[in-house]
Amino acid sequence: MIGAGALVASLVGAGVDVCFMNPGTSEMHFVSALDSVPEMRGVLALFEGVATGAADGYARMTGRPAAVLLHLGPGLANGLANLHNARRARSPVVAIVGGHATGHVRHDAPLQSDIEALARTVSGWVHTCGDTRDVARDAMRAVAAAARGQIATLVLPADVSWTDGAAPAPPRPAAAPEAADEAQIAAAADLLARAAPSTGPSATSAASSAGASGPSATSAASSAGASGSPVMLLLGGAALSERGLWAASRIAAATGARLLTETFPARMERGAGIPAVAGLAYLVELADTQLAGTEHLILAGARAPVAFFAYPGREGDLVPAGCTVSVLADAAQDVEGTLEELAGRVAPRTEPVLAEAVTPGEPAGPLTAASLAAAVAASLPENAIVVDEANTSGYLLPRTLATAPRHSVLTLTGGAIGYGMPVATGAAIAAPDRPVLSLEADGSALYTIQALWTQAREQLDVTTVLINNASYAILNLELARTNAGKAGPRAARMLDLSGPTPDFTQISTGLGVPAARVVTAEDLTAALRRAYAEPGPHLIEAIMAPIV
Ligand SMILES: Cc1ncc(C[n+]2csc(CCOP(=O)(O)OP(=O)(O)O)c2C)c(N)n1
Repeated sequence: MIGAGALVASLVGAGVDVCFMNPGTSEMHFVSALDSVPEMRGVLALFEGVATGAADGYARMTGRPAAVLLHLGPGLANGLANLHNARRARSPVVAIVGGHATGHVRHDAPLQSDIEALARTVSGWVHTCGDTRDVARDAMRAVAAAARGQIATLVLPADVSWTDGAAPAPPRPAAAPEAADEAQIAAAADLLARAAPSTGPSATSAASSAGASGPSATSAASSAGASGSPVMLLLGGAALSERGLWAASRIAAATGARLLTETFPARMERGAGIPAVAGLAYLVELADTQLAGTEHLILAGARAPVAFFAYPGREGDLVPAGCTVSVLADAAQDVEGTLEELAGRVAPRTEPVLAEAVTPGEPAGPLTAASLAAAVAASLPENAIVVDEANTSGYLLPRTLATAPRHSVLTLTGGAIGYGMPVATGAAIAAPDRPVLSLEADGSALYTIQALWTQAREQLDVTTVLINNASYAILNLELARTNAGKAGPRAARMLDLSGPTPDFTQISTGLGVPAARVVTAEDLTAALRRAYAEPGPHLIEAIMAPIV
């Protein structure tokens, strides 16, 4: 067996049976192996950032790695921004980067570059395979490394791929997550004993009132916890699963502690029947208000809060002065199990507070942030996957969708825009029985819009709402917030997408995805319902004015 055949067969044996790719000459034997190992599904992307983002979306939905096949250093470099987002999401990804044949390196041919150096910027594990006989075992090491929530990059020289003498390797046993730490749980339980706010629910009343009646349902606003407790639980990563949110909600209901989620979750369950927890705001001014009064911050799968950017004269650390920070469970630990263990101690008879379903009215009139969110909520099917890269136009989505039919929401973990359409593509391949809604701002869309072609080719059930505000709106806000001054005409041109305004309806149809343009909320709602009802991808270009 040649190296490429053993590699692909071993990946499939380890459950890695989807490979997003944009191959070149050095990867031809891998490509050819797709016919000898038909269990591997190859998915072609027309730009590497689409392939890497799709692998991220796939991992977020399955918890398992996809492979991504890239062409030498330049192919990897094109995929780095979305590998960066995947790293921040702690997504397992196996990146296989073809390299020149070992004997060809000395010629310094045009595509020669330092692949490992590029890979190290995003990878927790990097290895260049040196021998065909090792390739399958190296691949299994890569899969095991990726399973720890990181990017594992295997550089595969072309001759290692094409030489005979390889054999498939068995998968390595999966490692269990680190168990809950007793000292951390006990410390959190101690802090939570001080959580009762002077005006909020007391531990006994919450426990006794909820105990007999099962989970109670409430509106999103009240379950977000507006009490004045000095103790706050900041949730991130696995704490945002249904299990994690249930346990956290029980803890909050029993003790009075406040709950908040990290700003940009990799994946969070949301909607009716799920505890509604507000997210830490992106704007530091709002984040300050949310965190004010916190004396003890307990982290569950989240990192201590910091400002997204530095601003002149502002502190980047968002932890209020004098507030203690303790870790209940970090991302490498069993966050859900730890929260459940803690809930068992401090909230043994308390049920979670679940968001109740609210059927919103049918919005009408011009599209605004409010009517956009209402149209999405009014039409959202049960069990959808919502990929949110709506940016400024989407700021009301979290609140509005907290009472919509339950769904999973994926967000921009690493701040590198252009993640949404690729992640939606990978999520649709990971969960073919779930509708995918991709909410995409125009500026971000244009980094990786080729994802539409892959959605068309694979006939994925992705509905894209492309919000065309003809602006890098957020940067107009940031110009003021960084004290860079008011934009003059030359600066304003750098933040404006008009002249010409891209025509996304044409771009989409050109890439094989049927498209419609809407300017009102009622038309958006109707177009969304039509798109969900019909299989395959659709794009709705929503024209709306920038909110800033
Ligand atoms: C890879 C990358 N390049 C550039 C930026 C800087 N950036 C942040 S937001 C933004 C514009 C966003 O515009 P759009 O997606 O249309 O959303 P809007 O602000 O209009 O809501 C840019 C260029 C970034 N975050 N990531």
